[in-house]
Amino acid sequence: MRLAFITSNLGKVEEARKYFEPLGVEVYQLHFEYPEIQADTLEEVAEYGAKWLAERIEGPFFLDDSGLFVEALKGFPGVYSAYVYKTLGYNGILKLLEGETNRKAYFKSVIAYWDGELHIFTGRVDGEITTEPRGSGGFGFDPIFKPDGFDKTFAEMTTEEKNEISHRGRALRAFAQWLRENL
Ligand code: ITT
Ligand code: NA
Repeated sequence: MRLAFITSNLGKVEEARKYFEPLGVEVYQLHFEYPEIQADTLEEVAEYGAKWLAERIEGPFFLDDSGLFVEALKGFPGVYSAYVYKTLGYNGILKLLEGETNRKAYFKSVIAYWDGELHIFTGRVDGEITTEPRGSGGFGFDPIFKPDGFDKTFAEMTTEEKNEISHRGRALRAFAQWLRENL
């Protein structure tokens, strides 16, 4: 089976591939810009995008909308994560947290799968924002995010290690499980 992953982010595709390859599902990147609405939740953004795409391309396909939620910043950047990453980068987050002792944060991923109907899978990982960037793997905010129970940031992990515990890995696992049961 081949599955289109609608995303501009190759890092996401690599994570999904490593996850689906063992299941014999080939994930390929389809770069098709879709509107990311301003909404309060990742679910709303993902759902709107998937329905918009469903009117324009042949399914099945899926997309992933993710965000980093920092407790001391009342959940910011959250649904604005892509914009904040593009404009301020992870250094912007470190700046905002200078002198802050509460470093708690979580990543959340929402996968929207369209096969004629919409299916939503989510995953979350809790951790903390480091005081300086570490590691060169992964993408996005990975160098400044250290998951709870580990001494490494996501950027210091292999894709397999990150997938094992990450927000996206968890959402992908739920998605893959569902596919196994419903194909
Ligand atoms: P799409 O084309 O799939 O939308 P994107 O990179 O714009 O790709 P999002 O809209 O989901 O992705 O934006 C979330 C932001 O959070 C973006 O800047 C990502 O780099 C970052 N991000 C998402 N998942 C991440 C992860 O697993 N590790 C680190 N940063 C992540
Ligand atoms: Na995006």
